[in-house]
Amino acid sequence: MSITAAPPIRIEPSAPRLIKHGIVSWLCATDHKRIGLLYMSTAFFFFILAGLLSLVMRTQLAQPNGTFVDAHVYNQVFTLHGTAMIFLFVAPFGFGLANYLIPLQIGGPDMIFPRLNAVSYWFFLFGGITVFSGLAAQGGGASAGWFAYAPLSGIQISSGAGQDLWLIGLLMTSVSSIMTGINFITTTLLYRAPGMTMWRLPIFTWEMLATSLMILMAFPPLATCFILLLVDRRMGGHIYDPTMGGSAILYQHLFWFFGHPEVYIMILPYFGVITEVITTFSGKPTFGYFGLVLSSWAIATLSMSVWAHHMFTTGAVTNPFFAGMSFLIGVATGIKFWNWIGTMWQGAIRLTTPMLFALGFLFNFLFGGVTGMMVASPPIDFHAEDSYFLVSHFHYVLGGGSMFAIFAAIYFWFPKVFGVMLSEKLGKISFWLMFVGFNATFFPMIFLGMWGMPRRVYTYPNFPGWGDLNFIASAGAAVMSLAVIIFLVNVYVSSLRHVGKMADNPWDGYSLEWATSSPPPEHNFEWLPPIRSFRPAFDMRHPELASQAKDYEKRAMRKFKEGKIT
Ligand code: HEM
Ligand SMILES: [Cu+2]
Repeated sequence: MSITAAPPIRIEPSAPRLIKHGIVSWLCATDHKRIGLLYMSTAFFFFILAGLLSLVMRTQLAQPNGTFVDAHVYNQVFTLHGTAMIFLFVAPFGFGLANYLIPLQIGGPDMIFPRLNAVSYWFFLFGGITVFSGLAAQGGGASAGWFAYAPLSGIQISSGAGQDLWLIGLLMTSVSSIMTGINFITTTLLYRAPGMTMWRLPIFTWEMLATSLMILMAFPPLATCFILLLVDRRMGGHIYDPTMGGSAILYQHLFWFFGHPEVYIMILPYFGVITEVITTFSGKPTFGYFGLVLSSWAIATLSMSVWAHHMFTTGAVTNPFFAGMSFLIGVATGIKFWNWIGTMWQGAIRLTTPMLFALGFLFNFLFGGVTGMMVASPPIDFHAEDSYFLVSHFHYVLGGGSMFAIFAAIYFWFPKVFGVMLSEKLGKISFWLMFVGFNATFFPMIFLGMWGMPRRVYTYPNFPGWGDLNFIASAGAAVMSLAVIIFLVNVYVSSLRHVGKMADNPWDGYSLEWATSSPPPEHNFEWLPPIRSFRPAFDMRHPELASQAKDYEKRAMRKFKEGKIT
């Protein structure tokens, strides 16, 4: 039966919402699109706060013997910056994007548990507020870093309520993540439209499935880690106190059993974003669909077995085993780079702003990945641990990777969500400022680390070259801020400019969200097109090419069954 023969399915609107407009309609929102927007805008707000905190640090570090802030303030600032960037920006922005996109990409009406979804957002928001409220506590906010090792985070050293509020806030965001993971898995497995088989899911939805499983594996150990610390702090426990038969190393095991999967919870969604953007702007089917899916499952599985590479220098773990497992993750990630390059190969590349951010991601993440392979080798890690080499490494993967992909996602799906295209001119200016500013900030840190500059120091002596490189890094941070300001101006100016009805598929995208209106109706689809391949929206626009994807799918599936993964 040819693709055009299958009639589109009419979708009857669900019961209209009681409260359609105004603040109350947002407070009572259970629709996945609204909850997605609440998550993304709140996460972006926390990004701005965490960005301002990074400017405080870079001002302090712009020259040796800085006096802009003192040690106690600096400790609070880097703790809150790292905490906010990880727990309140990069991960929740991905949850927000997935909240908006998954039902649209699978042809479903909503998340399967809409009210659980709403509760997860409010736990996230109030968790974030609780973390920041520590700043108002006596003695100031938490200042033991984003991983808050015991005994530094214990009651003897961190005696104020700031540390407790940090712990309680992050327990709330952890519960929020677990609720979100449950919703994503059940919705993806049970709410797919007819024809949307698992091997036709868009890569973004596949990445969210792997991410959600990791959430359910990683967050309970974190909650345990933090609850035991609260018992030690406020209920007279000695679980992490070696002088009373407890173990400080136990804290590190529990934290990193969560902490390493967390870094993949922060990158897998964006591997999905990059794949969607690169495929759309290369004008070719995704190269290596099965390889991309299976390498994510390999990464998700392996990432549960490498946590102790954060503990090489403790002498308490079997370094060769954890080093070996960490190298294997590099292999699975390499497959993705191969498939992204294969997708672009001989493609009709369109250098739009989302595509530029995607290419920026590839450059930065490659550098971040290679330095990651270096610190996965214990001898190198003994030198680099707790130095600016490491600060550079994780900023290249999380800032240069996830953050760049977040901007790619905003520029890519903005017309779908709001029915308005962001200015490409301003977009490209903000991309180049961000790319140059980012590398000017974090590349010099590689050398500072190799020259022995430790992380988490509020100032440093005037050793040769340290002042110059730190000054360049701080100037780079200023350029990045300018890029963010131009982005915000772009959003403001573009949303004022009304261009009439936005096309359903302005970029010629291929997944199902591009087959409904921009913005989508409340119940997501007026009509569901027939789904006969993993690019239904493209097939709908190019019925003459529809067989191309179908043949590709057949060929790839046959090879896959023959054990040849493409
Ligand atoms: C956007 C520009 C950014 C700048 C200028 C910046 C700058 C910094 C600086 C100067 C430090 C402190 C290093 C130290 O004293 O040890 C730091 C720490 C950190 N940053 Fe960023 N950062 C940025 C973005 C990000 C992003 C996007 C993430 C993503 C997750 C992130 C996560 C972290 C973490 C986890 C720490 C460690 C905090 C700790 O030691 O507890 N940063 N950042
Ligand atoms: Cu790790």
